[in-house]
This record gives sequence, C-alpha cells and structure tokens, in this order.
Amino acid sequence: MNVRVNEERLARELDTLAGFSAGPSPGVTRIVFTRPDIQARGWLKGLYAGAGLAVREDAVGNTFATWQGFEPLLARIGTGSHIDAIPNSGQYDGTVGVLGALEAIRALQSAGFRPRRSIELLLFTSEEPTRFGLGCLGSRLLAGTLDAGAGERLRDRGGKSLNEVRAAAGFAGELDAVKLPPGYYHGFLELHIEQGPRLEREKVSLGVVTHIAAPAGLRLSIEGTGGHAGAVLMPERRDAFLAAAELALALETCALETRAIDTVATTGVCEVFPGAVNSIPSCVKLEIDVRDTDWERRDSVLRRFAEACARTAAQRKVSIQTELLNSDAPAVCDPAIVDILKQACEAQGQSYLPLVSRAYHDSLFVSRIAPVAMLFIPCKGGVSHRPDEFSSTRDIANGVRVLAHALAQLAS
Ligand code: HGY
Ligand code: MN
Ligand code: MN
Repeated sequence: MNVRVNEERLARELDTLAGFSAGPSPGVTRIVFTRPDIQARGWLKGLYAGAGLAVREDAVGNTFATWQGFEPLLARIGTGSHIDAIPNSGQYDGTVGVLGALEAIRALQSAGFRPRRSIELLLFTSEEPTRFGLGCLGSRLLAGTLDAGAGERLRDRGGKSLNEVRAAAGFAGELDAVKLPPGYYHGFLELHIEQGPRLEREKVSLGVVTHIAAPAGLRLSIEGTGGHAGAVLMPERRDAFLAAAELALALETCALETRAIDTVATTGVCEVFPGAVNSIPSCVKLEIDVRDTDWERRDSVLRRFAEACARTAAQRKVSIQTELLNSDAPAVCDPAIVDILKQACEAQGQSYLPLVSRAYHDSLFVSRIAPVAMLFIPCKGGVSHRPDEFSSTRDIANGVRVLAHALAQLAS
C-alpha cells in the first residue's frame, strides 16, 4: 500500500500538541485531567472530526475515533496510544502513537483505501502513573483488569478520587461500563518511540516489539521519630530518611543480584517529612518501580526487597508500611501481527529489529483482550521522559507509513 504521509502537517501537529503543557517548553507537563490535558483532548477531537472519524468517549475518558468499515459488524482494528505526560518530559512519548495513527488514517483515506473492518484510533486515559500512582488506568479498565472500585480507591496527592477528578473533567458514567466486550478488536497496533538506544545505535529504522516487560509498583511509608536536628543525640535517633536511603540501595542490590540485564528497579519518588533542614525526618514516602521481562524473576526481586525492609525496620527501629500498587504480567505480542508488521517494514523498504519493550504501554493491557503488537521508532540517544526527548520527522513518517500499511492489511 503506497501512502503519502503529510510530514509537514504531522510535525506541526506534534508541536501544537506539545504546546498544551503546564510548564515552559521544551519540557512538556500534561498530567491527566488537568487543564492542558483537557484542552489537548478538545483540540484532537477537532482533528478527528476533520478526518471524518466518529468520536466517542467512555466513562474514564478513553477516546475512540472510528473510521467506519464497510462491514461494521466485524471485530475492529485498534491503534493509538496516550497523550498524558509526566512532569517536565518530552513531546513524543505517546503522542507519536496518537497523531501518527491519525496521519496513517488520513494517508489511507487519501490513497482511496476503504477499510472492511472499522479502524479505531484510541487515546487512552492516564497511561502515566503520575497522578494516581498507577499507570494505564484507561487500558486496564478497558481490559477489565482494574475493578470499578478503583474510582474511589485511587486518590491524587490532593486526596481527590479518580471519580471526582474524571467527573470534574466531564466524564461521568459507571467505570464498569468501560470494559470492552470479548472479541471487540481483531487486532491492535501501537506506534511508539523506543525509549531506548538500540535502533539509533544500530542504525535501524524500526523496532517490531515481541514482548512488553512486566511492571510492578510499590508505595512505602517509613515512620521514624522526628526531633530537633541539634538536640537529639545520634544514638537516640530513629531517622526515617536514613532508613529510606538504605532501602533505595537495597532495592538496587536486589535488582543487580538477578544478574539479568532485563531486571530494572527505581526509587523514583521520595518525600521527606517534615522537610526542614533542622528537623530529623519523621516520615518518608517512597514510590518504587520494578520491571523485568520475566515475571518470576521480577517477583523474586520483590520478595528479597521485602526481606530487606524487615531487616531495616528491625535495625533502625522504624515502622515500614508497604502497599503493592501493581504487579502485572508481561505481554507476548501476537506472532501473526508481529509478522504483519515485519512484512509491512519490508514492503516499505524499512530495516527493522525485533525488540523487547522495557517501558510498559497501553498495549500491555490491551493484550489481555486482543492480539497486539507495537512498532518502535528511534529516539535520539534513547532518551525519554526528559525535555530533550526527540524523534525526527523522517523517523516518525517511516513509522506512520509502516503503520498505515499494516492497518490496511489488518482491516482488509
Ligand atoms: O513507565 C513507563 O514505562 C511508561 O512510560 N509509562
Ligand atoms: Mn511514558
Ligand atoms: Mn508512553
């Protein structure tokens, strides 16, 4: 399928989308259901309408822009990604999969392609864990792997529940209704930046993802005894931050001990209370991210880390509450769809590499209800989740052409 991608329009739209941000450029900050997110959603719905797509939004704000096929009762082909962005991040993470898919659809329309199966472009709500501590809320609910009780249970830092926040953003209705019926999608494809260095380093145009690593998230609350930084003598202290520091290092050790390069662990959030230079930390909140392509190996890290927590609690006389936020299974991409992506790369004359995705994506959860595969494009220096995240228009357009080719094949 020979399609012409309007590279200038795509680059312009990516830049416009980056402008919906709570912080100064070049960083992008677009937390779910904040003003920039809601404004960006409204702007995108205008683009969907311009492409003649029928738009619906579900109770959690997942947005479906549908190109109706001439056999609309058949299981659909899904594509898409997310537009929410962590604080001070880049402009390509997620957005390439939304605007790139829209461009693929418009290119197919211009080429006179008529889909037999409807093609549905999704914008998933809250792929990033920033606001509610759990990533992929929209795709988890679509897949039925997150119960509707999460609407009250999940709270942001201000104590607002997901239900309160989504209602204020204009998304009402029961979360139970978000789950898609079995067989809704015949296949699902997500275009995304690699968020790693391999494609650029090996000078390969595209990555065809075969596996998506399994993430687990923990939240720890470490309670010690506060006090005056000058008055309390060292032997009498129960310093919560020193316990937290010990646990952050213990987490690193637990990950390195598997001796597998696919095991990674990060202590990404550390909040110290009361947060005064002359006051001994009485409480520290940590948020921890552990991933691996191997489920069992990842869970062995969690087990060893729990033992380290018990040791530190005893030695430092602090109390440690641990909340397991999520421990998800990895995803194996569907071999038939992986092959279609490989054939599309070949048809478009693009080199490709089979890759494991170390980042998680909405496709991880869509894979629970549909055959999925992902297509990666290179990003400069492998950098992501930073203002200097960059993918060239040429690389993005390569991905869009291959995505269009694969969508056409799946929707025929
Ligand atoms: O953290 C991730 O893997 C994704 O970027 N949310
Ligand atoms: Mn991300
Ligand atoms: Mn992403």
